[in-house]
Amino acid sequence: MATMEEQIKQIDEELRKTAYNKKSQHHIGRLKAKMAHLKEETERRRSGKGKSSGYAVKKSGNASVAIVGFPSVGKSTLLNQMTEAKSEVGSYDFTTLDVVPGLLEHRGAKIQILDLPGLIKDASKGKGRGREVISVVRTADMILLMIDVFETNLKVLTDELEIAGIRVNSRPPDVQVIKRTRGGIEVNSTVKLTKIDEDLVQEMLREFGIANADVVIREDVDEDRLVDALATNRHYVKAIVVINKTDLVTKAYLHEIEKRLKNWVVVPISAETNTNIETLKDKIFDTLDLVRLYMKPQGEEADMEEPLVLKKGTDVGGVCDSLHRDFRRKFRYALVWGKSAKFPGQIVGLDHVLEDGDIISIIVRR
Ligand SMILES: Nc1nc2c(ncn2[C@@H]2O[C@H](COP(=O)(O)OP(=O)(O)O)[C@@H](O)[C@H]2O)c(=O)[nH]1
Ligand SMILES: [Mg+2]
Repeated sequence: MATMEEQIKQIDEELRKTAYNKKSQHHIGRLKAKMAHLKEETERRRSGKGKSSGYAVKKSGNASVAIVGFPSVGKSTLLNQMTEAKSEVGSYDFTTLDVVPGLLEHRGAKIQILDLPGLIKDASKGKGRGREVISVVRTADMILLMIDVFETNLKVLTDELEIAGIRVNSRPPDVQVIKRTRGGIEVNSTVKLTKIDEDLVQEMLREFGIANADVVIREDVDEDRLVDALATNRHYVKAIVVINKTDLVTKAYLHEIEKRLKNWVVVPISAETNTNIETLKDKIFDTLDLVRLYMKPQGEEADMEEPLVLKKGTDVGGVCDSLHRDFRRKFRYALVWGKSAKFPGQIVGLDHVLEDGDIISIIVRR
């Protein structure tokens, strides 16, 4: 009996040499599901072995951003430029062997920036402490994909993240799988499925070790999206591209690179000469989708110095939860001033969604 690693390798090879067409589609779909299932199993065993050799990074601030890039693209220089941190900068590869955190304070938000050891090809298979680096990337709210003006191919980076289950700038598939103890697999879809049929959905679930389940599909998924829906170790995160060392090239050269990367949000910078760093900070803030809320104790002035920084879409209930664990239970009403209020001082309930810059008073029972 082949070990799980061997089985994964075999499937990988078979997938590589099998051409995708109508006839092979089911076969490929089943292999992909089987492989994802095996990978999840091996991961579980690996992490179950106790002693982890990963990095322990203490979270701080309102959100965190991981800088991901090849060695020597300027990650440490950028961290030092944006924060008070002092990460070692070197002209040779692999200067940074640890995770170095720094705190960026921008527009009232405290954002943790993580300088990571450079990612290299096959990092997802463990090369260059790749697994540990990727496990830190998974904890971040956002990724800066950092490249050098002379080395602008993103594919190796995004492939490594992809293999590690990190999905950049996409949403989780709208597929619900409710496991049952019997009754087989029941598939229902609210949209027309043009890429895979219901039989294949059933076959793939079985390869994934699921024999009984209700499946509701609400988007036109392909095999890969279905596998993502079945896997539990997928991570969805936003990313922007940072092109560094622009001080070394002409505007025209840079323009060509930007044209090629038109599907990404791109920020050209020079970390060394401190060029366009403020724009980058703004882009990070915007991408993180944060709101700043100013608390006003009843009968007093609002605190305009230290906003409460929360995820966009947070309602009054969410604000209560972030203040005190008793607040939701004791909540009576709230008063709101700002963009989300119909008029200044509007009385609102727990499900009122707040907007950036709002001022809020929360009135609780004593
Ligand atoms: N010309 C230029 N060199 C830079 C820039 N940013 C970093 N470097 C240099 O690139 C080398 C690698 O930088 P480092 O921050 O250690 O890269 P890391 O390995 O990604 O952390 C160092 O020699 C830096 O001085 C930049 O914007 N322009
Ligand atoms: Mg470094």
